Amino acid sequence: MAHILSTSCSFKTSTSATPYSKTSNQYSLAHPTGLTFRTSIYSLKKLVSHGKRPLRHLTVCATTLSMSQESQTEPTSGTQDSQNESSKPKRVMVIGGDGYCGWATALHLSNKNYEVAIVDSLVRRLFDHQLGLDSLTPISSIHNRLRCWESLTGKNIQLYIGDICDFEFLSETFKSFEPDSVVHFGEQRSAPYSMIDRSRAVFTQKNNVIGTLNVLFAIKEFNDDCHLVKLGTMGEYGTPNIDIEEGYITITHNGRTDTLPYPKQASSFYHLSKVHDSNNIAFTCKAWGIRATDLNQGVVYGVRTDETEMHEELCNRFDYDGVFGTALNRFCVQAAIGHPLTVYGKGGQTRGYLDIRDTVQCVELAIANPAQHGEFRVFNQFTEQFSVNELASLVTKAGEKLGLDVQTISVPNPRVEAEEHYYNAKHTKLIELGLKPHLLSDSLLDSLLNFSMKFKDRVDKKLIMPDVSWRKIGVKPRTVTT
Ligand code: NAD
Ligand code: USQ
Repeated sequence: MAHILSTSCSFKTSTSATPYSKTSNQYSLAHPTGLTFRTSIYSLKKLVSHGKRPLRHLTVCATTLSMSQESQTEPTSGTQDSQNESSKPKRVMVIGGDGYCGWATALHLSNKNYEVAIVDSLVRRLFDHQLGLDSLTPISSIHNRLRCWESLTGKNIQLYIGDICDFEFLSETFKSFEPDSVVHFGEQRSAPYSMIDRSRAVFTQKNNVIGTLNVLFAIKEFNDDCHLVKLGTMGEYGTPNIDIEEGYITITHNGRTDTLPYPKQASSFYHLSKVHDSNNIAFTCKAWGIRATDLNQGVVYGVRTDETEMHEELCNRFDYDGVFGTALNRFCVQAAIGHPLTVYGKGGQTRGYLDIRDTVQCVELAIANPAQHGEFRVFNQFTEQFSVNELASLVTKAGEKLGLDVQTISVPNPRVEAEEHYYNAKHTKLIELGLKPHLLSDSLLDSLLNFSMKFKDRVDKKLIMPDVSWRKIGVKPRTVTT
């Protein structure tokens, strides 16, 4: 695992940084880029105590905004109208806020006047470097992203760079930011990545399970009123031959009836890490009265949200490679560059899908309508279900309208999964809370294809075919490039 962890969390500041007093437990560092970094005493102690060794982490807050500027913003969702706690904006910690879903969500919540902090180890950018992958879209550094957001909107998003598997770091962020809600996107989220080799399988489960356990302990320790909104996955359920319920199923067995967690049949070490997370969260809701919402999300597609549209520096990542790229996004890029659409196996694999604009909406709804103490609430977060063949056919038709010649190939399935199966998953709870879905339409496919064509010169065709086999995984460390 050394090849993953040795560099994963190091972050260096300029030695010319000059500390000055900010609050009782924080110092600010004037950075040569013009950003003001605020770092905790704990991090500074680490900086000293580590000597020449690379730092494991550093808590960094991006430029802060004066209170007068903050108070000029119109209160909307992030602020309650009531008299009591009223005008205080709700504080949301977005773990994994530099990633695909997390970045869009952090901006959306900030735009809605929540007080937002991003916590991220930037390990995802490191995976790309290590595997030789890149987003279709050029993405700015997290510091430039946040600086751009503040200059456009006057809204400040705080930044804590570090690994949530390090409990000391996480404790510092909790004590410093004092979140009312934590939205936890901060996991290794690729099934193929988790199936590359033993070390990536171990890394995925360690990173995801321990990170989530730490978040649970931090909530218990520092604010047991804090609502955890955790990103789970529809893949926890697998593909059973009965309808999939939202989290729980009522069963009558030998004359007795009970409502039990819905059976889980995950099909990668990644998906299994989510099952372990769900069990740990459910247990702590019971044992400690934690309030949690598990968002069992389907496959996300799309790239634009209202906020990321505002400036090219805010552009979100868009993965198309065989490790991190997901089905529909990959098919759009493949169509744009004249690569045949890569349907794995028979193509009957059916999953729930949603537009990234609905991801941000769902998270906002979950935060605004928190779970009760002790409640482990499960929502299935997707809007429509499609088979891989259906997606390929939709992309082919949309591509032809744009004059593209779209072909499809059947690729021997690198995964172990059912290729023809029953699939009917419930997804009503978020609709009941007010979700207005953006369903997959011709115009969205047009826009995704046009978007892919705009950046097609950035595509590395060698990264498209899948190169990770569920059956061939072994102990030997692998580099994935064809
Ligand atoms: P992503 O890889 O783009 O982003 C994840 C972010 O978390 C990255 O910025 C990464 O650096 C950070 N991170 C990972 N481990 C961390 C750690 N230990 N400490 C701090 N930061 C850490 O992934 P994404 O597509 O945005 O997915 C976000 C979440 O949503 C994941 O939990 C994933 O399982 C879930 N999800 C994603 C999809 C999808 O289609 N993208 C679908 C269903 C569920
Ligand atoms: N598939 C193809 N061709 C491709 C890519 C994928 O046929 O080029 C198939 C896969 O075999 C699978 C289906 O499409 O049957 C979905 O695969 P995917 O890569 O789009 O999605 P998956 O690996 O399931 O993972 C993604 C996210 C993950 C999230 C999950 C939600 O990476 O974080 O948890 O979607 S769900 O699928 O509901 O489990």
